[in-house]
Amino acid sequence: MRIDGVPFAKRTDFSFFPGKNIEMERHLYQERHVAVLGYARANGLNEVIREGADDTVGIITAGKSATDVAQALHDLGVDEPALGRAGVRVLRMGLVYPVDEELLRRFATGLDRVIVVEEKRDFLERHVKAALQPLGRPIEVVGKTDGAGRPLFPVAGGMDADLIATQLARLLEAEFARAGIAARAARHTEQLELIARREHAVSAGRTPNFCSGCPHSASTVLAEGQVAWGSPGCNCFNTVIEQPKRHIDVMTQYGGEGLPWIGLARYTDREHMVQHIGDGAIYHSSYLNIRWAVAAGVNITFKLLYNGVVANTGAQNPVGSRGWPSSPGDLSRGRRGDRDRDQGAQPVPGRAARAGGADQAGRPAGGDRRRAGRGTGTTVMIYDESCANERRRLQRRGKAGDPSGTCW
Ligand SMILES: Cc1ncc(C[n+]2csc(CCOP(=O)(O)OP(=O)(O)O)c2C)c(N)n1
Ligand code: SF4
Repeated sequence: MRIDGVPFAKRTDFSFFPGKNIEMERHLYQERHVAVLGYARANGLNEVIREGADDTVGIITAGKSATDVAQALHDLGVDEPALGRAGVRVLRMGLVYPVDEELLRRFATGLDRVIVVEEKRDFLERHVKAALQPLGRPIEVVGKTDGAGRPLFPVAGGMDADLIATQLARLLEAEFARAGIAARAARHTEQLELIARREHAVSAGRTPNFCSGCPHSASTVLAEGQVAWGSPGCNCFNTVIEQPKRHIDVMTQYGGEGLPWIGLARYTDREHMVQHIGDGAIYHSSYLNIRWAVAAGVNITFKLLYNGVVANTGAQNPVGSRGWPSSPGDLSRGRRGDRDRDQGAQPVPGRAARAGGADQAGRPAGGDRRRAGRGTGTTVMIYDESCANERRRLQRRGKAGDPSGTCW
C-alpha cells in the first residue's frame, strides 16, 4: 500500500521523548491507520450483509452482537428476501477502530434511520453519528437509547438474541408489516414474553463463605475498632461474606497491598490500618511494600496468611518463592533483618514458635491480634496454616495424611 505515493512501512521507535514521539504520533494516525483501513478494505473485514436501492433502515453491528443479530432475525422469521421487502440494510463491522467512515457514509446513503447493535457502551454508535454528519441530511441513529431517549440496547451486562429480537421487532414494526412478516415476528416476541414471565422454583439461599476449614476464617477476623483493606487472594471473599468482624473497606491491586496507606496515613485521624496479604503476593512483589511501610514509618499491620500456595487462582506454587525465603520461618527472619536495618517492622510472636523459626506466628491468640492493631510502626503477623482446599486435594490423591489422623 502507498501513502502519499510512498510504500507504507511500519516504524517502531521506543525512544518516545518529545520530538520523536510527535513524529510517531503522526506516523500512527496518518500512515498506520490509513494502512489498517487499506488492509480492512482489501480483505473485506467490514461486510455489507444485505443492501438494496430502496432501503430506508440500516442495522450496523459488530462482534458477538453480529451473530446475535443474525440469530434474532432468523428467530423472527426474517430471511434475506424479507429484509429486502422490509427495506432493511445490514452491515457487519469486523474492524471497529479505526472506523471506515467512508464505508459508513456509503452504507447510510438513502437511509432514514440507522440502528446500531453493539455490546456494552456506545463505541460504534458515536463513530457512526460522527461519520454521518457530513452527509448533511438528518439520519436518525439509535442504539443505546431510542429516538425518545429511552433505554434500548443495554450498556450494562450482556445481550442475547432474544433481547435483540424483542427490540428489533419493536423498532422495525412498520417495516415488518410492509414485508408481510409482522404476525410471524409478533408470535416470536409473545413467546419470549411468556418465557420471561415463567416462574422458576427458588433454590435455597446460601450465604457465601470460605471453603470449610479455610485458615482465612480465623486469620482475617479483626479486633474491635480495626479497619482492614483486602487484596487479590482468598481474603477478598470477605467483601462478599460481609460480616462486620471481617469487613474489608477497600481492595488494593495485587502488588499494591498497604501502599495507599503510606500516602494516606498522615491525612487522617485513623492511627492504624490492617492490610490482608497472601504469601503469593509477597513473592510476586509485595515484599517491597512492607519495606516501604517500614521506611515511611506508618502504623500498619500486614496480616499475612502463609497458606503455601497461590490459592485463589488454583493453588499454584508461588513462582517467585524459588531462591527466596520459602517457609514462614525464613520469611519472618527476613522481616527481622528489615527491622534491624530499618528499626521498623515488629515481628509478633504467636502461640506456636517453630524450631528454627524466628518470631513466627502460628494461630494468633486474641491478645496478639489486638496488640498488632495498637502497636506503632509496621507489624507483620504471619498466620501459618495451609489452604484447606489444597489439603483436601492432596488427601484425595493420597499425597497427604488421613484427615482423621494427625495432620501435617
Ligand atoms: C498483577 C496481578 N497478577 C495476577 C493476579 C491474579 N491473582 C488474583 S488472586 C491471585 C493469587 C493470590 O494468591 P496469594 O497472595 O497467595 O493469596 P491466597 O489466595 O493464597 O490467599 C492472583 C495471582 C492479579 N489479580 N493481579
Ligand atoms: S481455596 Fe484455600 S485459601 Fe482459598 S478460600 Fe478455599 S481454603 Fe481458603
